[in-house]
Amino acid sequence: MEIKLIQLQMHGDERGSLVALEQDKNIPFHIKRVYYMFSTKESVRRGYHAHKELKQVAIAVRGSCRFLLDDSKERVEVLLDNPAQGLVIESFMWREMYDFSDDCVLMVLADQLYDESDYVRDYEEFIKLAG
Ligand code: T46
Repeated sequence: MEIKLIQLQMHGDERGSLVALEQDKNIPFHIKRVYYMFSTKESVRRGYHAHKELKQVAIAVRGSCRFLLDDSKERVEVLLDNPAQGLVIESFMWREMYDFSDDCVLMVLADQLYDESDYVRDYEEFIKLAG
């Protein structure tokens, strides 16, 4: 499975660092929604679903966490610990997130508004649909 990690340009100077996200430029879609999670307990594993249509880019803007991505044929673990790196999560990709550091702020850019009917929350159903 090909893991797409976008290297985002960091504009750093003596004041600190800045990363800009631009739709259809360094983010490969129109951004319709942004959400972020924080204060996630270290022992928590979240996600456990795939999306039928949704495409997303996840960035650990602070701290770190791991993603398990599963395309129904292969499972790959990805560590996100760099605010200048964006993980592309395509549709029909099962995802689980875990090992959140105390300070982790995980920001996600999405190409669709929130829609519960786009979620596939049953792993067996995901395997059938992805196949
Ligand atoms: C994903 C992974 C990476 C909303 O009301 N609006 C939203 O835009 C989102 C994302 C969530 N919610 C509500 C739905 C739930 O009651 O927030 C609650 C927590 O969402 P959920 O349990 O789906 O969170 P995760 O961490 O399991 O999954 C989230 C995204 O939902 C999902 O699309 O790919 O992060």
